[in-house]
Amino acid sequence: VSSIYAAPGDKGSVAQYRSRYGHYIGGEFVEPIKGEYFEDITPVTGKPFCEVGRGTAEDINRAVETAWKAFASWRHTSPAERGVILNKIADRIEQNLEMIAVAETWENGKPVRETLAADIPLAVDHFRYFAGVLRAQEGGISQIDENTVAYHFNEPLGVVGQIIPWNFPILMATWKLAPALAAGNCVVLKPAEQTPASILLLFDLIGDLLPPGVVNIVNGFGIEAGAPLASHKRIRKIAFTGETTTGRLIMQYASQNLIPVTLELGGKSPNIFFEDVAAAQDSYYEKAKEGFAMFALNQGEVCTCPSRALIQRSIYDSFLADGLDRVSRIKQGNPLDPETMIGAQASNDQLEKILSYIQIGKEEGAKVLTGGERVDLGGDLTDGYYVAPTVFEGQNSMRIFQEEIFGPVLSVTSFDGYDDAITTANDTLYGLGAGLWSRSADICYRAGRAIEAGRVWTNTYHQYPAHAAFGGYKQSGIGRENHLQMLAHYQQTKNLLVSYAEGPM
Ligand code: TXE
Repeated sequence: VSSIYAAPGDKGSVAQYRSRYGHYIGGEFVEPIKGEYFEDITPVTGKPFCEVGRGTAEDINRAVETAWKAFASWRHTSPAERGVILNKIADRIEQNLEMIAVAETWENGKPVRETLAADIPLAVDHFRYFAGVLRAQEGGISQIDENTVAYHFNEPLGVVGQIIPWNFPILMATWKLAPALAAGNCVVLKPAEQTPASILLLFDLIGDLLPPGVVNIVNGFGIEAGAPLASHKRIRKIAFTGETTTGRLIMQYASQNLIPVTLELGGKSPNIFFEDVAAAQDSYYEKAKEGFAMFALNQGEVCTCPSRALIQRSIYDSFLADGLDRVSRIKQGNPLDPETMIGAQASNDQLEKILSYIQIGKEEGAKVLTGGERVDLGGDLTDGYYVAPTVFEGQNSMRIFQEEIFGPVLSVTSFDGYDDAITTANDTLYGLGAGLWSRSADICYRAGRAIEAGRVWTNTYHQYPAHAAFGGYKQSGIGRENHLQMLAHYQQTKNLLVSYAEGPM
């Protein structure tokens, strides 16, 4: 029998939220200038659990000014000093891992099994990676002629803006904060309005490790707080993760001030199963079935969700049957139960969006093979946002194959051979992730190179190590996250061109 974690706020819970959070500016929590707050709702029960400051342009101004003041000294810290701080942040998170994991589950609805084993450990590792890799970054020297040298230095940009989504609140904050801080910038971050509190709880815990003003958090809604941040005259870069249509707006705002933009947007990732997958009923075959079921990870609220399964026709019926059997073993339940594999969708809006796409799929003539409805878990959870893992069979031209649903909904179709697989895989506006399953190294290499996606998992899926570059082709985004190359997105190149000749010039 599993032990279920007590809900934050209840007696015995390892995680306790404040009942009210303002913005985090200059190293402390401050009231929003207009004095307004909004409710943060837990998707586990559908009930509010705390209030959060409703930020406006005035709060963004205050945060940006504070960040510039902090930058005056932060910019002069050495890579080693910043590395020490990032490592301390990692240690503090690790020491409080269980508490933060439970808090994140309560905020987002994802199972504590995931937050304990993935979200929070990955956040820890991310800070450690950038603490270390920062010191391996080098500038360069070009010898122009015998007496003339061009030095290249990496310099921070200054104050940068970051706008993040609700599907991995703490991990997405970490993906953006760690490289920005490592590179020597100060930050104004806006969490998603659906999930601000776990990030604020985190800063309650780690805030003292950074000089005041180096990281500032302004909460609020997209138009009220996000747009003033992305269009602020004094930020030097904006990084965004969210919907593709919002990404277009972010670029427009940034164009007013001609600042660089990195965007991590939507996806409709193909997961391709070639016929040799079924050559033997061995442990590799088990792994491939696991890969098929990956669409339900994080309730499908992952930009790289493998939401289209393409199965070679010769194994279509048998592999699909085995894949559906694997899906039937995904345990849905209370996210605070460590045995639960699929929890609640992050918000009521997202729940409704997913249900409307399930309806669209049915109306388009796709066949529901499993799921296809909201789930009532009863008791306190009856108003939580639960959707059954859903598998549709249909055609790649259908809307459920082309549009991002961002839920535990898989659309399955067949293909005839290698060329058909690649054409179908690439027939979408997106290009973020893809999965390839084959025992042939040749097929894996050729298909991996032919697929238009920034990350192609081969014989695996949903791994996110800090040292592998992640980002989109086509309308899935601009720029990369993770990996050493991420530092360059937060730096300017300073070139000193120096003559050591005595003259004449
Ligand atoms: O996204 P938004 P939403 C996709 C997914 C989901 C859909 C809608 O398909 O169903 O987007 O989610 C801020 N100026 N993804 O509506 O609006 C907003 O406050 C500045 C994919 O939540 O893009 C939040 O902090 N900021 C995705 C952030 O943008 C604005 C993750 C994301 O919200 C703004 C999330 C504006 N005008 C959703 N409007 C992924 N790629 O992982 C909104 N925001």
